[in-house]
Amino acid sequence: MKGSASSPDSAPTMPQNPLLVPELPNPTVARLLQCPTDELARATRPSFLATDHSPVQWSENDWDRLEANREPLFDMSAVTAQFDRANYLRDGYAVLKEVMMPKTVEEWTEALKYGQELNDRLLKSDWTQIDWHTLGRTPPTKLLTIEDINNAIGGSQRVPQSDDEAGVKTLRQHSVFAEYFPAGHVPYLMNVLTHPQMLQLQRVSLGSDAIYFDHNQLLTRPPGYPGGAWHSHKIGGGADNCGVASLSAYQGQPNFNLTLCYPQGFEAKDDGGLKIIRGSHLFRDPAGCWADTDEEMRAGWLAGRKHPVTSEPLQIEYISLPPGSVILCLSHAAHAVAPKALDRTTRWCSLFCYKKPGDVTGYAQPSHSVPPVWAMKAQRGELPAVLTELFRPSYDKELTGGRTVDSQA
Ligand SMILES: O=C(O)CCC(=O)C(=O)O
Ligand SMILES: [Fe+2]
Repeated sequence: MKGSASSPDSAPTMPQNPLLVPELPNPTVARLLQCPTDELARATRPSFLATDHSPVQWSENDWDRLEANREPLFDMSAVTAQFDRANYLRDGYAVLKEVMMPKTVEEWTEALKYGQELNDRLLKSDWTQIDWHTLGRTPPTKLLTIEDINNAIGGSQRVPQSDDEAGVKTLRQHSVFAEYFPAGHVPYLMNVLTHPQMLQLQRVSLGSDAIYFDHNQLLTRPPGYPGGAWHSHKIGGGADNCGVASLSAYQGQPNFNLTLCYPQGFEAKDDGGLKIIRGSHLFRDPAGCWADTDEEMRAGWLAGRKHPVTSEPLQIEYISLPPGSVILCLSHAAHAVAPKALDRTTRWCSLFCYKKPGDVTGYAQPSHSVPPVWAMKAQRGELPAVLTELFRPSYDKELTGGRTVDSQA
């Protein structure tokens, strides 16, 4: 989502990070940014979602309760035994098997089911009841089709959003859809986002004391999911599509750590599992490194390529994971998702992406998707200190060096 152009049927598009834009682009955005955050929070939780304890509406007492009731997420001795930072930097990913505490597995699974239920509730509701005005646009004139809705229920990343005609992009940016920034909907996931063990894991894996939050999603893959194509993600900061990096140059970049958490695990075949290519991140080639199928990947980008450090031929790895496992993946690493057979059960996953600043510039890349209400709360000092810091790249123009979107050089 870019710029401030008006589309014919809606209000002007909201910038990705409205608080980083040097001049307010138009009166609609200016009005949104003047709004009391409790009013905006209310607009992001229409009554049909029937949430009575959404983190976006938490009081100081609720935040205090979160701190007072924290329990360990991970068995840190199991994490330490499996995680080797040098290997992670060299290979672009690390698998941490069965590192969640038994209670974590249970509570995290329930949290993901509840998040999906909220997402489905929105899909099935009457969107004319949404307070579009407070969300910064005129009510949409187009509706999703029944087919679109049925196709999206029970899964993630399935709602059509090539434009904002039906209002989907607006509902995504403001995290009215629980699949985008689910930590703002589900108390347990807010616990995960801010948990000292999670933050420690990020500092260790990114090799940086300064870490920031970037984005958080539900990644639910139901039976019949057709699979996800090969891709990798840009990191911005001038570090994309610019040739192979040495390990030390790679470490210095403003790297992103995709933390994929699978409380119920998955099998290697037909189970919606993650596939990955060890060493592919060092090529820093999100523009060239993609393919629809494994066969195309092997015949195309992969053909003849070797790991720049180990000289092993690059190859596709089909991971299988027991319950309670986590995969850490650097953004440039090529990955894809296996299909999910009809006789399997839903694969549950939540993604928490954190990042570090670039070592040379000291700048952090702007947030990929911190909803405006959370950026505003952080800027206004309405959140606990830990979140105020984690969300800083959504509102601090100095830290982000004048950039306004995550992919900027
Ligand atoms: O579903 C998954 O396991 C990974 C999804 C993914 O690669 C993405 O959302 O970018
Ligand atoms: Fe991805």
